[in-house]
Amino acid sequence: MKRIATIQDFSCVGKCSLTVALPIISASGIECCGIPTAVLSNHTGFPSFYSHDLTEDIPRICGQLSAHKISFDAISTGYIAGISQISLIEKFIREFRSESTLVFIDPVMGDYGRLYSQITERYAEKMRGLCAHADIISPNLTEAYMLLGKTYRDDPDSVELRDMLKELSELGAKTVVITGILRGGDIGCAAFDGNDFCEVYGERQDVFCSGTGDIFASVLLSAILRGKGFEKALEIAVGFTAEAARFTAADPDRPFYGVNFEQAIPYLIKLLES
Ligand code: PXL
Repeated sequence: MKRIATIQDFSCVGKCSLTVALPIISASGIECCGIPTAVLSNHTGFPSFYSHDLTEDIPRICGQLSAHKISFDAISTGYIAGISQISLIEKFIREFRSESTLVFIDPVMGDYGRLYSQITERYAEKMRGLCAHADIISPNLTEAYMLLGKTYRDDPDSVELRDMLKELSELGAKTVVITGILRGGDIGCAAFDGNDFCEVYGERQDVFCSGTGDIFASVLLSAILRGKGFEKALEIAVGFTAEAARFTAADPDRPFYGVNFEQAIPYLIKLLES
């Protein structure tokens, strides 16, 4: 069985980061080793939150995994609780990366043209450095503009998207996926794998969907590790995220803080078998 180490926060409530990665990667038939960067009561989109930083624990966890000779088919990162953790994560990647390890960085910094609480320009600069270690990066549109040091726009056309993808790949990752692109009534992603560009869209729902980037990234990485070709893996990630949004829109009791991805998990298993 393949094994992924995923380094991100554990938000007790919020349907993001590890509480999304663990069920999705496990349902994909892949072992998920969650390495928490912080424990939060709830994600930072709530009016208040408690956060316990685990920076000092990362080297200790790393030391034990190394002593037990644990290896990983992929290493992924999501929300990182502070700048000082980025250097520790770079060290983790150096230590655990083998020839065949896929390094997937989701440079979580903001959404809808706004940065998350505590994210600064200095943080973005460190994140550019982390992206240089990646095989794949998956910024949303807000993060893509932030990484490029450009002003956010919500409607880049395909020509601008291609320029952005190429410029982002110059940070060091061969493969770049920009998520959260709106096209009429659809939402999807644009990608460049070093040779080819493609765009994949699914139906957009008229609901606020926090955490969809985390869901998309976990499904994309899982589909790639399950041996799907890159474009097929993108279709699975877009298809699953759209299905999760459909369940959310249909639920009159949906929570404000996340999407009903749990109800779409049987569909993920079907998509991965197709
Ligand atoms: O979904 C991204 C994310 C992850 N982790 C935490 C967050 C957010 C977005 O707000 O606050 C703690």
